[in-house]
Amino acid sequence: MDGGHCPGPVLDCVSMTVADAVARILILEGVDVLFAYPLNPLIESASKAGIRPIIVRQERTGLHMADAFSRMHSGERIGVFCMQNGPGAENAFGGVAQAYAESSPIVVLPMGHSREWAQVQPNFNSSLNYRQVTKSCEQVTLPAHLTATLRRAFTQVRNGRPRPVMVEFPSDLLNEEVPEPFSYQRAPRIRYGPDGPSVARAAEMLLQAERPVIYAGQGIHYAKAWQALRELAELLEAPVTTSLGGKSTFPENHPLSLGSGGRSTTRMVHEFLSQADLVFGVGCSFTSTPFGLSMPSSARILHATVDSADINKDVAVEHGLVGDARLVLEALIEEIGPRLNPEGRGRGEGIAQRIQAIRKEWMAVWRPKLTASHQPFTPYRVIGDLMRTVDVAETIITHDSGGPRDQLSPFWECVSPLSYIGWGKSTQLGYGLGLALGAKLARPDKLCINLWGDAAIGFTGTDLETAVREKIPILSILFNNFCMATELMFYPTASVKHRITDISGNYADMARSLGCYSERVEMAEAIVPALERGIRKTREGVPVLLEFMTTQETDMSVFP
Ligand SMILES: Cc1ncc(C[n+]2csc(CCOP(=O)(O)OP(=O)(O)O)c2C)c(N)n1
Ligand SMILES: [Mg+2]
Repeated sequence: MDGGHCPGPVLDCVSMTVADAVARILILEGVDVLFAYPLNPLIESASKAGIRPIIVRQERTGLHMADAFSRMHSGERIGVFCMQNGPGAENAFGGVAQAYAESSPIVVLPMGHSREWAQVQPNFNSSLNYRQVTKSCEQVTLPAHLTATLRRAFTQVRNGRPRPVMVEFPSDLLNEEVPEPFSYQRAPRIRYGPDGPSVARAAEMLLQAERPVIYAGQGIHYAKAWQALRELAELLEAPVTTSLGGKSTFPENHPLSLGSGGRSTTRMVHEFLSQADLVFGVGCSFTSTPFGLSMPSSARILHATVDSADINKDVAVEHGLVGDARLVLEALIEEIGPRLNPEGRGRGEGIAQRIQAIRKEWMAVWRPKLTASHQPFTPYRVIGDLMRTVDVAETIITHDSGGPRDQLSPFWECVSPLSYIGWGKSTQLGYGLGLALGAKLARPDKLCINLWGDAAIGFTGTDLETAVREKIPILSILFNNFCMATELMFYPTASVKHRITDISGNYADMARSLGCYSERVEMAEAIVPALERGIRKTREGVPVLLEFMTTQETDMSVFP
């Protein structure tokens, strides 16, 4: 059991309604903000109990905020979202499905239809329909079952593979009285690690390998294993790359960093991975995705994951370790450390030099794009200017689906943990805004940025008003190219004949009308001053949208 984790007091109260009891349990679970969309009596009960409800403009954004909130706390504090039956529950599907795909631990509390109607067509039943996108999904049918159901849900969400859990409350149940005595104890977080012989075998494989590459996933964030990852990499003198979700688990300015993976990646990742004789995936699922790296068929695969269901799933592994990434890494360090010469293996310097040499070649190709001043400018110029303008260590950034993801991830050099929210196991346009909002709530001291395209803002843009109303001062960076540029190659006929990839709008005007500070930027030399003004405004507590008028960029740092 997590030592620093207070089990919390036991509640023993006089009678209260189910809705009030849920609010009390949320408090015992450490919840102080409830992301929500009406109607749901939990919102009123939460507010009475001292929890801040945050009302969004559509369910998806509330779920995205809860998702980022959990990520930023490494799953120790959990983002919770509630909505109404019927339209609310139906409309929330995308947000839950995205959190499931990304393995984000959130608690979702839909109201359901009354028990009389819940099983009757065509009423939407969450406990039936959400089963494929949740780790556990239950409906409470009696007030007496409330505490056991929430105990199960919070235990599931805090342990093992992080993923959404759901508890549905029929509308008529929420106002019923909870029988006495009523007691609840905070769900524990239990860490588990691999057995000794599997650690010894893994250590042997790592020591034997001539050209190992460490591939770190977001399990490092959830286990807070950043330091252990670095120690093992330095001990082995092995280069490190990450998945998109794992970006910022390892400092990308470290001499052993290859940069992050994804559909677009760095030349260093490409070169080292294609020549690796062993890949050690840690805190990752090795899930096949168009937005992740493919593992070289010639390499032996060693896989450490918190979920045994990932072992041998998409990638055949030679050996697997199941457990919390920090426990795995610490066990490996303990096993490997004494077996190495204290002077080191003599590999690190050569590897670092090779990484630098390849980086130089790679950046010689890309630097012109990152600094280009032609008119209109490319999104890469904005990314280059943004990196030079912000304090990267004090920034949390996320991309969106479409061009921004693949334009940003190879070039944004993370230097501190949890400074990048990477995603791509599902790629719903409009996810990034809610992530930035949730991150800013969790980390008000950081500059929180979402970078998106003009198709993405079409999905969730009205939630800029949520940022204004709830005083969540993020910096939103929009690339407006009047186009779904990433779709162009699929529609050589339809994009010309019927202009199916053309879209339009003045999003700076839209954001201003919702109460944000905004600017539309058309000249390359105006980018940095606009960014500086925008950052200043966020410090004054005002959410900002900067709309950059860019080319229809389709070039990406991809390798065959
Ligand atoms: C909800 C959803 N529907 C469809 C897609 C498929 N899709 C991926 S990128 C994209 C267009 C993105 O356009 P924009 O945001 O303007 O970025 P750009 O391609 O111009 O860089 C589409 C339709 C998606 N990712 N999400
Ligand atoms: Mg676009």
